[in-house]
Amino acid sequence: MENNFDTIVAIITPIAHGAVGIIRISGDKAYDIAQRIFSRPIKPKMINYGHIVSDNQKIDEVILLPFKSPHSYTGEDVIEIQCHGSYVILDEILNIIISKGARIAQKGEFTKRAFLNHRIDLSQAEAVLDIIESKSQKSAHNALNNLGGYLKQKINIIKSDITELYSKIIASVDFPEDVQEVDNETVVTICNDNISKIDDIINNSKSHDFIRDGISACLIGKPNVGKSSLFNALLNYNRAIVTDIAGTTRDTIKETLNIDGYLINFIDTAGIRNENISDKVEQIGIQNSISTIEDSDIVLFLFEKNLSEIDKNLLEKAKNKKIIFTKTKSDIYPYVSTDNDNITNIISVSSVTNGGINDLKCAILKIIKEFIPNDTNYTTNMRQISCLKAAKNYLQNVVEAVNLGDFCDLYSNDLKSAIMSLGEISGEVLTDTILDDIFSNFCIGK
Ligand SMILES: Nc1nc2c(ncn2[C@@H]2O[C@H](COP(=O)(O)OP(=O)(O)O)[C@@H](O)[C@H]2O)c(=O)[nH]1
Ligand SMILES: [Mg+2]
Repeated sequence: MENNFDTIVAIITPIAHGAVGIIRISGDKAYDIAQRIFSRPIKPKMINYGHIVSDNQKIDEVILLPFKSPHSYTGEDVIEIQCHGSYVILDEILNIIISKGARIAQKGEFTKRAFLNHRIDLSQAEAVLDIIESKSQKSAHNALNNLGGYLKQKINIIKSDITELYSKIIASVDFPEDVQEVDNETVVTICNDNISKIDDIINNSKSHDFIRDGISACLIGKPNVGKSSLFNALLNYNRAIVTDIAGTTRDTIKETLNIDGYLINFIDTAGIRNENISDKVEQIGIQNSISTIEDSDIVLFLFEKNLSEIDKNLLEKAKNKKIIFTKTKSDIYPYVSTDNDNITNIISVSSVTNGGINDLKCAILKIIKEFIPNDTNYTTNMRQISCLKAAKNYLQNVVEAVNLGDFCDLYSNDLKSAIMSLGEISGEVLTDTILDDIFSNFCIGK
């Protein structure tokens, strides 16, 4: 290996009682240390069965998996020991390994080494964290695609296009007799093409946020319309307090539901009334409801029979949102009235019989699919998006400079900066601070 690091060790399974717990050792001394504590000669590329032994005492019966550099998670020599999942045993074995010369791994250090040893690039390292943290199947699936290099390939296509342009321009400046100058039209076309590819990724990033963090859907409507009951029916358990006393829900309550692999953050709010409400806590709750509408992607607008004047005023506040009109208490008010002017697609629900709850979930899913269009088989994070925005800015500078008639030696630096910004995504160009920031978010053992 090109990098020469010390040997690190950590328990890589959660600290809890379970059938199996795994300890990973990585580094030059991994085999040597393992052999000194294992009861049998370690056979490479084999599943080894034996005991961990210290001072002639058996500590645990284990399975030991040896990986030879570079064919391991970190790219270094790696030993993984599957012990019984008792924290006492795991801790004892960990301490024995440390006493033989390994050091306890820092957060994310195994993945950091995989990156530093060129096993994966930075976008793939970030994907490892995304997989661990994913809260829905779709989110895990996208992160897995990134680990396989999905985002990396997209960025590489853009980067190699700009790099080729940059090289031709530099060559034509350095060797004017041998290399033909790149004409302005070609420069502008290549830059604009790549700006639009970058835009596609940036525009899709909102969808990636939706997939990773979920879409928020708030329940709005007058007191006693049945918001908390519907909230509970959607979640399928009694999360919010339900009474027939107006003003029962004073604070907003948030719970996440996974529907068909997508996360929806439902928010129950305090009912909104127009009268002079004397209770200060309830007043604050109502203010919170109004700002919840602003922060939500979808508004479930609840009414019992007809929309009142207050409801109509409130609708104003939600006019830029995706609204699902939800008629509540269909068990006692079964007919959809006709005087709900201009409102179509009303979904009738009952939190008592659960009638219509599935239709409501389907309507929410339909909107989610509008929010998450096109190519969303990968994910991006804020760091990657800010690198892409920087690259886009540099390319726009180039286009502007060409249109102003500047010479290529004036804009070639911007091209180079665009390449550098894209290089930051994969980690070719990076600082220790970026590295520390990324890997400090990992858990020990990853
Ligand atoms: N029959 C019937 N009663 C309901 C339904 N949903 C809510 N309620 C009743 O309406 C009252 C107010 O419900 P709640 O969910 O607290 O309304 P909120 O103030 O909008 O949160 C309670 O007495 C509920 O039992 C429903 O679908 N059918
Ligand atoms: Mg309520």
